[in-house]
Amino acid sequence: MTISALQAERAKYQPKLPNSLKSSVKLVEGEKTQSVADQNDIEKLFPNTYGMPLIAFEKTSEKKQYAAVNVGVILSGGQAPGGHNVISGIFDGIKNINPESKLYGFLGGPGGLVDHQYIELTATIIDEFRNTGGFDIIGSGRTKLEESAQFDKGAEILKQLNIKALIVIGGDDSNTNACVLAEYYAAKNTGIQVIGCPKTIDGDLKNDMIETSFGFDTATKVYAELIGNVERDATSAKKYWHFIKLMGRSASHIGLECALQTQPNITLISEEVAEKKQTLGEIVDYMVNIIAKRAANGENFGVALIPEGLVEFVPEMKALISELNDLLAEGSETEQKFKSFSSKTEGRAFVAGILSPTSAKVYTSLPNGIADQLTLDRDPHGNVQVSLIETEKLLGEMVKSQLKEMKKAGKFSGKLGTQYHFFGYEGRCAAPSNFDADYCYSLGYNASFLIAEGKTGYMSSVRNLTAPAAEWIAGGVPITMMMNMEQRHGHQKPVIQKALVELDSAPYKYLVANREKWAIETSFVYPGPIQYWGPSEVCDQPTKTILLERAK
Ligand code: FBP
Repeated sequence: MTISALQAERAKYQPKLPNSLKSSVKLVEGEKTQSVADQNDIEKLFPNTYGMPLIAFEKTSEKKQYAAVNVGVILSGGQAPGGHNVISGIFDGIKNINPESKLYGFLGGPGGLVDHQYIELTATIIDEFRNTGGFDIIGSGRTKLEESAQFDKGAEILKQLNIKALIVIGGDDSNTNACVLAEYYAAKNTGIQVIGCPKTIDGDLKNDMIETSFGFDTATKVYAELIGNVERDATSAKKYWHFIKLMGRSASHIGLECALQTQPNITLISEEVAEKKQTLGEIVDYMVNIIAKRAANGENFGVALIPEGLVEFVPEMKALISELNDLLAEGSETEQKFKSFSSKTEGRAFVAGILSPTSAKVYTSLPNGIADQLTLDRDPHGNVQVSLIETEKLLGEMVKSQLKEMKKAGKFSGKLGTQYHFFGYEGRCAAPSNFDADYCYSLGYNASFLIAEGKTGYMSSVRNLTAPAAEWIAGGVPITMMMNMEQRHGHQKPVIQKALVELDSAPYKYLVANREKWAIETSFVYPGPIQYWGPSEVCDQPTKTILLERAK
């Protein structure tokens, strides 16, 4: 592999570990846990892994001997910067525990476990990937592990390779899978442990014990750099409004963090839209009002941030999408029928005919392109693929037509030039920031202690993240603690509760306190690219979100 000079230098970076993990650890058990909601249902579904205590690792001078262990690792779901460092952390961790330990990587996501596709991850392979972005070391995938047949196929290969523990690196859905798998293997007395690791650029896998998911830090820094560049272009040319859609399937954490870093004119927060029950029309009114005010000040340019998942939070759209999710659930009769139409027009007419009257009205009022995007295949977890819906264009076009009407009525004299962007894939495989490089390595290293201590059904947890890495607190959280029951594929299922943007949180309140000013007075901030070497205040700062959240 040819590598860049930057990558060669970066490979030498030794990620920082919490002091507690630097030598032997003492396992300290905390309180027994309960699931966040639906306790009775979750307890019934997870009799072997429910209610386990929180775990913290403390430093000890007592030398512990652990047997060699073979571990398997899976990268699951969307890429997030730092995945390779989790794997190098696991590798170094299990070798530290016992040099005879081995690490196997299952290829292409959870499917690799079921299909018995794997490689042994040797020191030579690991060294090539230290501190790099991407998931290409073993690849990722979105196969949902939910059938006993899949679990049994997995157990076959795990036994064959004498693998005692499996680490699933994934987001909320993948860690839900990990939890189900842990329970199944425990119930069957297979002796196979399953540990989860909190990954997702979306930032929506977090709670008191998981302060952030890895990848959020780097991805938002990459997007903030790009937004800053676009802002500078806007303020130089003074002729475009840039409508920027930002990844983050459901929650608006990415949009919020990027707004805090770059101070754009408009930041839509899906959770606020849902809370205020705003219609698409009201959102457009809000945007038009700002655009018109800026135009009146002679500023015919601006930047608007739009969260990827917005449409699912607009009540009328949410109802429509939820009806579509049930009607087009994989394998359903209506899905088969819909797929049998070769013409899009006929397909749309069929869908409009089976929707409730209210949803049919919303569906038929949408531009055809957007209506079609709403009926594309769901992901394997039954979610609509919001990254394929061009919300930025939908809003941009609606804003334009309203401004046209206002112009006719003499209420708008400016001009609206539009540029559309979608920043998502650009940030998911970036080389991890120092924060993510350290955090990910620590998560992996910590997971190796959870395994050595015989734990299953836990998520690797590293906390106190705004302090220097040496003071981070390492341990484990029972995954069942994060679960509740939700409607998926038309059925109630146990899933990890998504952490949405809370409207009483410090980061959101900071936005609200400043956004009126940012809307009218151009207050752009240009953060520039991620830096790996240099002053700590430039290189080692975590996100503004976590700094504000933890300043409480
Ligand atoms: P995860 O939840 O698996 O981390 O993935 C999140 C994400 O990056 C979303 O932001 C985005 O909506 C989605 O993946 C895109 O999925 P795909 O990679 O399959 O196009």
